[in-house]
Amino acid sequence: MNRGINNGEDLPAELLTKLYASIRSEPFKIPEDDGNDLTLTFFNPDREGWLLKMGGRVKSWKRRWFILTDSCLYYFEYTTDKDPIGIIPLEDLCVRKLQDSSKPFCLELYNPTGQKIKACKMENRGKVVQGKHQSYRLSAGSEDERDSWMDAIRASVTKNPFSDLVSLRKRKVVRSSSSQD
Ligand code: 4IP
Repeated sequence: MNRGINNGEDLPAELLTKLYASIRSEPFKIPEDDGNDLTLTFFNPDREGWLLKMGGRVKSWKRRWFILTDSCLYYFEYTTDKDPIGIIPLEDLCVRKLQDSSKPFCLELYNPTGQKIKACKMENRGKVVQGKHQSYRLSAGSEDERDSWMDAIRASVTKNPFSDLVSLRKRKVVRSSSSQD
């Protein structure tokens, strides 16, 4: 099939052999749409850009590519990555400016109830685990960028209509169990 396709000549045998071996090990196929391809999710985000993010338990700063869309913040190692390292749903979260002695233009994403933030992240072997952040500390490249991120995040935060009820219930349960002690 490939005879004479190189300006009338054949392609080098070595190249054809490699091509053959590569197709044998991973056949060409049109990707199936199983509804799991996130490419479309990130097609027209509300905002995207580089931010520094501080780790949850280990307090080191990492430069990550953030995409804000569908009321979630997704972060990646590279702009071209298909799968995010982490996903932070913005439900019931708040955002505020923060002074940090190690980085300028910081903002903090926090849960006003004081509870840990519900988020998930991908571990090395593709295993999805819960995030361990009490809050997410992020640092932008400039004051303007920080303010734009804060505005965009605020506009994306959603409110769960039952969250007040649930935290009231939780507080009652805690109170009644501590009064029984
Ligand atoms: C890591 O620090 C990275 O900052 C991780 O960020 C962070 O996970 C880890 O937090 C933190 O321990 P080291 O690489 O210096 O060990 P990333 O996943 O962006 O690489 P988060 O949850 O921020 O993604 P913990 O909470 O998993 O320790």
